[in-house]
Order: sequence, then C-alpha cells, then structure tokens
Amino acid sequence: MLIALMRAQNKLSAMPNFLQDPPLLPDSWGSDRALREATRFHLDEASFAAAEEQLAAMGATATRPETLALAARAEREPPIHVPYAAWGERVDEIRVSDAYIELGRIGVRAGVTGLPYEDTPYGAGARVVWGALLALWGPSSALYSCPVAMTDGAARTLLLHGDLDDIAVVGRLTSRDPDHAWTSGQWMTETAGGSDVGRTGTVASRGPDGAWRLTGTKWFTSATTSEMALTLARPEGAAEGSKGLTLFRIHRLLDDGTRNNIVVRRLKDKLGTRALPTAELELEGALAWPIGDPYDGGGVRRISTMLNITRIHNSWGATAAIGRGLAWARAYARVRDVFGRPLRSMSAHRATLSDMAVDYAASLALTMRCCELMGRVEHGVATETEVTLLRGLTPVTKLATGRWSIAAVTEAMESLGGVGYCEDSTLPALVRNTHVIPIWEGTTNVLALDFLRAAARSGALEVLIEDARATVDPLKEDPHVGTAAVACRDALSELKLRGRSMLDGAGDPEAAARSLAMGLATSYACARLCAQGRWAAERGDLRTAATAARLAERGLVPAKAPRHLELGMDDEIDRAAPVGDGRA
Ligand code: MFK
Repeated sequence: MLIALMRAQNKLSAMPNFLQDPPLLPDSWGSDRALREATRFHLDEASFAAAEEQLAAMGATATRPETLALAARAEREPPIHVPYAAWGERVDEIRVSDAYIELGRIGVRAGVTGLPYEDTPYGAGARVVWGALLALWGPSSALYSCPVAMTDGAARTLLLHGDLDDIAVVGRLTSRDPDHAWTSGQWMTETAGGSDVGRTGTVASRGPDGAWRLTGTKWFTSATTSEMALTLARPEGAAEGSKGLTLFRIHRLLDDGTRNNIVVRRLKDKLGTRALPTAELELEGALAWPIGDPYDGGGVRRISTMLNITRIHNSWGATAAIGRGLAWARAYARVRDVFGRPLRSMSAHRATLSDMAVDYAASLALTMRCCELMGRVEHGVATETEVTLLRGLTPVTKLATGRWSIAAVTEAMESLGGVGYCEDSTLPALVRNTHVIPIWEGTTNVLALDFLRAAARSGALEVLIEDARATVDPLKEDPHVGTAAVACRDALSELKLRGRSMLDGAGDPEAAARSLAMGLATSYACARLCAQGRWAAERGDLRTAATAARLAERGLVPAKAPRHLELGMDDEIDRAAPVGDGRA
C-alpha cells in the first residue's frame, strides 16, 4: 500500500531501487485459526471460554513489535562466560542478555511453568490450555522455552519420585513470580554421547557425613544459569550400564551463596539457540541429593519422567516453529508483488503454503492429543490404556514433528526469497533454532527405537493403532472425511502388520523403526484430523476435513527401510581413506 501511494505521488525515483513493504506478523492467537480450532476441539466449551482471554493476551504480546525486538536483541547478545573475577577468584559467571531474561519473565508470569501445577477451571484440560499458551509464547522466547521445558520436567519428576526436601523446591519451579521462580537444567549428556546414557561416567561418592558428592564431566548442559538441575551419576561400586545409575538434584550455588564445586569449562559455540547458554561443566565433588533410593538403579527410569515431559515441550517447539514460519510466509505473501501480480495469487506459491498448513495441522493434532492425555494422567483420571497410549505417542510425536518442522521453516525461509536468507529478516534465526529440535531430547532414530521398546514392553503399538482405528471407524461413511478415514484405516492395517512382524523379530527391526514411527505419526494425525474435521464440518467449516483429505492424499505409509547392503553403504564407509587431523 505504501509503495502504491508513493508511486502515485511519483516519489519513488528518489528512493533506492529495492523497497518493499515489510511483512508484519499478525496477532498470533487472533490470526491462527488452526491453533484456535485445535485448542477448542480438545477442550469443553466452558474451559475454552475460560481460557480464551489469557490466550488472546499472550497472542497479542508474543507478536507485538516490542517482544519481537527483545527476541532479536537476545539473539544478538549471546551469553558470556566470565571464569575469574578481577582479582583472580574463580567465579564462573555466565552472563545472559537482559532481553532473554525479560522474555522468560513474560512466559513465567503467564504460566508457562506454573499453569499445569495450579488449581485451574480446566481440570484435566489444563495441559491443553498450557500447550496453546506455550505455542504462542515459545517462538518469541529466544529459546527461553528450553529452561521452561526442563523446569516443568524437573517439577513433575520431583513430585513423583522425590522426598519432602525435593518437593520443597517445586514451589519455586512452578511459581509465576519471576523474582521468586527458579529454573532447572537437565545435565544428562556426557562425552560418551547424549543417546547412550548408560555410559554415564560421573561418579557419586557418599562421605562420612552422609552427603553425596559428584565428580565427572557433563558435556552438554543447556540453560546453565538455572538455579538447579537434575543429573545422573553412578554411586561408587554400582553396576555398569543404565541399571547402575542414580538421579540427583544438584544446585548451582550452595545455601550460603558460594559455588558448588562446579567449573564451567567453556560455553558451546552452537549453530543456533544463541541466546541460550549451553556449557561444558566439570563437577569437582559437587554436593547433590539423590532422588529416590540411591542404590536401586532406578535413575534412568526416574529421569524418563522428565524426558517424556521435555519431549512434549520439544514437540510444541516444533509445532510452534511451523506455525511461526507459516505466519511469516503468509505475511510476506500479503505484501509482495511478483511478475506484476500479488504473490498470494500465484498458484505455485498457494500450493506450497497450503501443504505447509497441512503439516501444521498434523503437528497440532499430535501435540494437542499428547497434552489431552498428559492432563488426564496428571489429574489421575487416565485409564491404563491411555497411559500406554501416551507412552507410545510421545516419542512418535516428538520425532515426526521435529522432522516436519525442519522442512517447514526451510520452506518459510525460501518463500521470502533472498531477504529470508538475510539475518535481519529474522528467518535465519528461526531456521537455526528449529534445527536443534530433532537433536534435543533424543534424535529421530533414538526416539523410533524408544517407541519400539514401548511397543515391546507395554503393547504401545496395538494401543496406538486401536485408538486411531476407533477414531476413524465411525467416520467411514462421512461425506466430508469418509475417504480420508478409509485411507487411514488401510494405512493402520498395513502398519500393524509391519510393526507386529518387527516385534516378532522379522527382518531388521531397528532399521525399520523410523519408517514405522513416521507412518504411525502421519496416520494417527490423519485419524485425529478426520475426527476434528467432522466436528468442524458440523459447525459449518470444511477446512479441517479438507486438511485430513490432503494428508491422506499425500500418502500415510512411508517406504520401508532402505536395503543398505545393496546400496553399498558399507563399502563407502569402510573403503574411505581419511586425511587430515580432524581440526577445522
Ligand atoms: C534447546 C536446547 C538446546 C540444546 C541442544 C541439544 C543438543 C543435544 C543435547 C543432548 O544431548 S539432549 C539429550 C538427548 N538424550 C536423550 O534424550 C536420551 C536418549 N536416550 C534414551 O532415550 C534412552 O532410551 C534412555 C537413556 C532413556 C534409556 O536407555 P537405556 O540406557 O538403554 O535404558 P533402558 O533399560 O531402556 O531403560 C531403563 C529404564 O528406564 C527402564 O525401566 P526399568 O528400570 O523399570 O526396567 C525403562 O522402561 C525406563 N525408560 C526408558 N525410557 C523411558 C522409560 N520409561 C518411561 N519413558 C521412557 N521414555
């Protein structure tokens, strides 16, 4: 509009030859039909009505220029490690941008850590409201969403497995008062890797005073400014592997304000998440408190409570990144002209944006369903079957939304053309920050194997498939979603056969795990969108029904695992002649 006005006033000749009305993000709740509908579908009417005001407020806050400016400044002001004070004292301070802290305060006040632990009018729907809140705040938080994820996971872990001293800190982790609230880290990754936690090398020794002290290297610790963390260590003399590990609560500072024998080796130089401090830590006899019986080898089982929660946060990070990428792409399509026409009118671009919206709806369907189940579990009203369903759906949702988010934000950047590749458009930060999602809290393959384990141990495959079947079976004749429902049912039958034969040991189950999990994610999302589409159609809106149809049309069952021997993969690995010394 501005350009048109200037052209009319003939003022353009004095201007530089590249001038474009900026794409402006709209209010993220008011403009996001998919998020609003998914939230409404997963809540009863009264809960939605009660939640809408705070969601609308966060939607307005998250995309207003002042908040986006804070996020951009936080990205430009990465953390600094100050190892020593001026006169030689080892202090190991990590200084973060005040913009990053302010973004955290906005989230904490709104309840991103507190809401699920409060007495709310939403009952078991509290996690659905919380999920929508997180989806709105997260993409503007400069990755403050990372400490929020771990804080939530730590609070639940302490409540479920801790003693009175552990539970005493939960009030701080779930406080909405930013001056009182603590965050928690999760120090799990060591040099042996983030996946193979059983190789944890940190040793826990118990002194004559009964106090536990930890010694070892934690190699990838995010949100290192958090007041506390949960971490794993092996008591002296305990078994090798994951069955010898104990979960500990550890504080950065001791009660008297002195350091807890934790040395910061260095900050990590990461592709993205630049506002968020991530460090290598050396524990040099740091005081820590075991959570649960320190000798029962249940540390990994206990930290899994945290992992399952942070994996749902991760899924929200992915889903919200798709939503934000789509919002940018739409904002640009609103203002950009190409070849003498508005970009929004170009068929090729319309098709691309439509498919991005399908990915967004599928991600929302999975992540909201996890929240619905999580709320029921936390409120003590879930059936045994629902507990198993959540156990299986969590890794499937995490791995699929993570992969979809990478494709979607890359597409969003591309849809802005060259300017989207430039830092000041902020799209590169979105792309960088999204790339952590499939890595953080377990890679795609590790999550696929986790699903296989849940399937073998608790029947999660059958439960997931039966739940999706029960959703689509009554919809087969529906005029709007019937075709998708039938496709979904066929896909579920095929996946059940594949999964069952894998669990019976046929072929190479590990190699096939990823394609099974991706197929389950897409088919389960499609089933849920069929149900939601029918619900929306009854209210006169056919868009979600069309979304389910499109998802089914794109194909629900992926190709089976590649035959790596025939493809010559081993030859390529074994016969290569390495050069150099590994330094960049
Ligand atoms: C935004 C932030 C930026 C940060 C950048 C990120 C960069 C990367 C940093 C990282 O490294 S993040 C950490 C990534 N690592 C992981 O997420 C861990 C991946 N590994 C797994 O998930 C393994 O499956 C796990 C360590 C949890 C377990 O593997 P193990 O050692 O082979 O143990 P096992 O025997 O399977 O399980 C031990 C117990 O835990 C069993 O219970 P019991 O003791 O009763 O038999 C399991 O049933 C239980 N368990 C395991 N996974 C579970 C679970 N229980 C419930 N839910 C689960 N998901």
